[in-house]
Amino acid sequence: TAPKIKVDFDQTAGVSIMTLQNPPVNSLSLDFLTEFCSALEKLEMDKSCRGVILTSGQPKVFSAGLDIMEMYGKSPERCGEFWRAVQEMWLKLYSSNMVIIAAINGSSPAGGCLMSMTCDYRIMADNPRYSIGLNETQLGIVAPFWFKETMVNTVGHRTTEIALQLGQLYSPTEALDIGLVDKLVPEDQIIATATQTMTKWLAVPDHARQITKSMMRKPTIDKLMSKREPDIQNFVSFITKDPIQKSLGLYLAMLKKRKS
Ligand code: CO8
Repeated sequence: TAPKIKVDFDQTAGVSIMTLQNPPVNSLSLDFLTEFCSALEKLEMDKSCRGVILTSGQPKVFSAGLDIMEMYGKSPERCGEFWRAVQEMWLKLYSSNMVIIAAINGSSPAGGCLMSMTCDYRIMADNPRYSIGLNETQLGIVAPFWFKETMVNTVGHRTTEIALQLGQLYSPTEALDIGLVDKLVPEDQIIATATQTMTKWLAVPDHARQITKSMMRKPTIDKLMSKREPDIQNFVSFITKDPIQKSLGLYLAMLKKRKS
């Protein structure tokens, strides 16, 4: 099967571009997450790679978030395995020693927004058709505490309170206004802008920047690390409940219908 992640490493700059290519919408399936984590781990171990730019190889979508099919009609064991992989992706990204910049060249709901928020800096294409946010409540599900805390750490408590309850998806302009993204650029300039921004971040001595990053993020990371098992149990018992399965079923049907 074709690789779901493409890695282009620029040895001179010390920067890798990771392109997500899980058609059609880069949904985060168990296979995708496993491949993503192993690719990121490889770069993390490689001392010559100091920065990563995350972007999508699919048109119009950065990532559609967690693969709903992984949460619909699956056994508790399988749901648990999936959730552990979601935790692993978050932990690896949020605690990375590398500078990670998101080049958000399409819509980025739910898990896609989470992935973006783990990055150090977010650049989004200024296309008003794209949207970003944690829309979980709209699917009848609840964003876990570490999704919530990642958003609080990004845009603050009050904005998160509104965003999460409404399950709000923001246009690029709105996302810039609330600080959910840091910069908007025309889509064809997104990689060039990310590369320029990376140069600025990499000009800071690594050790000082890494310790600072860890100081900012450690409380949230430690919290999930110490609650991984109960968080998995919580997810499995929630997602396998009949009314939740029903909501997911309706949401999936809505997604398909919207298309025709
Ligand atoms: N998972 C699985 N399949 C998906 C997903 C997804 N997340 N998103 C889209 N698809 C499917 C569609 O159903 C469609 O399938 P088909 O071709 O068979 O009809 C195909 O992908 C293409 O989708 P679209 O036609 O909708 O493509 P567009 O380019 O028009 O739109 C969007 C792209 C904007 C990404 C749109 O597909 C969309 O809004 N998708 C849903 C996004 C979403 O709501 N994701 C939420 C996932 S939940 C999550 O990430 C966190 C859950 C936390 C769990 C906590 C529980 C305790």
